Amino acid sequence: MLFEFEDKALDLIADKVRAGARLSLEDGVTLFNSHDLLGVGHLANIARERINGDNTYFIHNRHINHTNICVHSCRFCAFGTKRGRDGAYEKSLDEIFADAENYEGGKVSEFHIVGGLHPDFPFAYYVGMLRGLKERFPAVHIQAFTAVELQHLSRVAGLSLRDTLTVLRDAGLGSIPGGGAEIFAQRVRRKICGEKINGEEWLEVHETVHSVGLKSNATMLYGHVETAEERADHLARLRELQDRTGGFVTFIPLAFHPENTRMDHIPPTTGALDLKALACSRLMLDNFPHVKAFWIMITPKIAQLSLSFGADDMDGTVVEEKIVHAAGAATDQIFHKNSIVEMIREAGRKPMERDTLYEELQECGGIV
Ligand code: V47
Repeated sequence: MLFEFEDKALDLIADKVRAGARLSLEDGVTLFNSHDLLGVGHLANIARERINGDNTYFIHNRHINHTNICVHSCRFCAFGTKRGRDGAYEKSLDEIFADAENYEGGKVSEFHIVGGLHPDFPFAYYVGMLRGLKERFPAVHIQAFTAVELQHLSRVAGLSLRDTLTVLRDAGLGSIPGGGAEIFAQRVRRKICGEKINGEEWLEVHETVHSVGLKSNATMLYGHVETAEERADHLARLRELQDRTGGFVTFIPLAFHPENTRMDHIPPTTGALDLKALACSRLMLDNFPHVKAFWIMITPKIAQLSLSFGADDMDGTVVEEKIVHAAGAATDQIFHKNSIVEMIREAGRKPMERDTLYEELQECGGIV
């Protein structure tokens, strides 16, 4: 028996989803505006199972945030600060290597490195960070530096972006995280992060990343001043670039956390919006292999539910995430492998431990 949609506007979209046809920008807007959460989720689940079956991925990783000092002052960010202010920090390379040792770096498969745009760190700092981590932990994949950081590093290095990427890649950079995308529409960027690279520049950086043979992720920060149209436009622009390069691996919708930001008048996202953002992303991004529920932002409970709303990835055993916790995330900073595996299994899915690029996969049988 066919699913009965409460929102009849979903009937036409359902025909396309069942036929595996591409959704239009207008379909994306309809999905984001729909109050039929179960209907949207049902459709996303069809797409999820077509692409990934029951497989649900996670990784044993560690986040490293080397500094919170940043030349920008994005209104949505509670992490970035200026030198000399309370809580400002900058880690020396030795501190970073010691942190990595403490994280039992040899046992994790990924370091995820994101930081502020530091006004004075020389290019040698970043190259030294990658080389030093690679020397100490040759088997650990380094996913580092958002598009915004990469553009900053190219300026600091005095090199073209392509040459900057080549140097970083030769020093050990393995892939690029998806941060800094926020919402591409200029209207929104002017309101929340006017100083930062614009949407076109973010997309150009990732196009160059893909052209030097590196893979990357993409994100969308939702739940602030953006409209349904601007969300759908963001996803359509990512899909268009992916058609041309095929270099994106995973998409991660990031729920806005208002606490301690200059946008703290905006309420936190609801569970319904978190699920809908994941579901709409899965439906619109038909050429992205994976959609990740970042449990740090949406709680492990919503992340577990999202496995029936389009998500096929639960991120990992992050330790010491600072960016969302600065903005009030109440989640723990560590999620043990046993708990992730149990939650995935309880949701009726198949837990698969992965590496960053989903190449080394290990099915998790009983309790691990
Ligand atoms: O670019 C900043 C976001 C991003 C807030 O690639 C905020 O697998 C919510 O990029 N509320 C950095 N979000 C984190 C990031 C990321 C995280 C997890 C996985 C991956 C991946 C990438 O965090 C920033 C910004 O978009 N952010 N402040 C805030 N108050």
